[in-house]
Amino acid sequence: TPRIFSGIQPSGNLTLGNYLGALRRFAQKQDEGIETIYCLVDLHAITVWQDPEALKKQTREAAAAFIASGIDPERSILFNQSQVSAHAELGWLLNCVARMGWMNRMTQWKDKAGKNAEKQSLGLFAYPSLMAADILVYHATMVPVGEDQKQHVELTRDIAAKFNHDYGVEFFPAPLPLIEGAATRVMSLRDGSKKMSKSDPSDASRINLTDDADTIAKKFRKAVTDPEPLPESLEGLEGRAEARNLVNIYAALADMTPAEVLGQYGGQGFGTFKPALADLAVSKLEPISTEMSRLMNDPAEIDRILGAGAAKADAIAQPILAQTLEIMGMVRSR
Ligand code: AQP
Repeated sequence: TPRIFSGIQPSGNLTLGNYLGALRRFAQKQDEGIETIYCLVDLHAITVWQDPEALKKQTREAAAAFIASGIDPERSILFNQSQVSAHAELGWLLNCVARMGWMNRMTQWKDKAGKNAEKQSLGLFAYPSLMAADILVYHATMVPVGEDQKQHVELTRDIAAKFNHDYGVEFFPAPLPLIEGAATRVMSLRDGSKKMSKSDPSDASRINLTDDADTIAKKFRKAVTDPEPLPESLEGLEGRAEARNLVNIYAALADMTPAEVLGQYGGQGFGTFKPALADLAVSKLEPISTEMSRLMNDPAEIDRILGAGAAKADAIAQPILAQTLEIMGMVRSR
């Protein structure tokens, strides 16, 4: 039976990239009636240092963003990772299955560690192995992610296959990445070659879900672009990463294809297109940020929702963890 798992790090303000690449599609999958498990991966967030008070706030805020984006805690399981200990436990077991060389090849590791690998936490290096545990501890079959996470889901398949092979079992199913739509990789508004990221030092590089209408309009107005008008067809976007990014964002927000957007705006300059894009983004994001601030007025209720979700997640994960330990030869006597 299909089961979806996906997660987001509560490592800062969620962005338009997280919304289009992840949150919005999480809600669609839930509405398709598939079993959906969504996790705020706080254990992943601390692979780079987080201020403890800020981490709590960010976790609650991310939970509010999920709910405001249409994730219903009655129909989806919504919780934070550290409340279900099976993630960390299976993470360790998979650390002993995964190979150093596999981690070394991860582009996110290379991007984040840069030339400073020696100074990074061991956790940042092992991140994809914990992510594999997040997915496999539920025997999840599908993982909706943005394009940037595809390699990690493929690695999860490799880890599952190696476990099954090493222990001579057919235990872990190989999950499929689900990457769909026009905005599976939303780029920075300051640099069309970098993805929009909540940890980018430049706030102008991203739209935060909590930005107000004026801020959204200003960020799009100042977005880096070339001076040419928009082309009439998709081929005209070749070599124009920034223009392509804004067209893709418009298409995703308007539920159009990029070709349809060019059909409407081809030949027009950014002086016309950027304000139209800003209006569209405000109309889609304002209800979400309003609902987020309403939810944030009652943090105890958010904590209650996360606790209830964790209990449901734990009930699925514990038996799978127990079987894994059994397969690996751990004495289980209590
Ligand atoms: N720019 C993006 N375009 C489309 N999808 C994106 N996602 C992230 N950025 C974009 C998707 O959001 C989900 C959660 O990602 P994450 O928070 O776990 O970590 P990340 O991918 O590393 O995202 P950030 O925003 O760049 O976080 P930081 O800066 O903390 O590392 C994933 O499904 C991801 O694909």
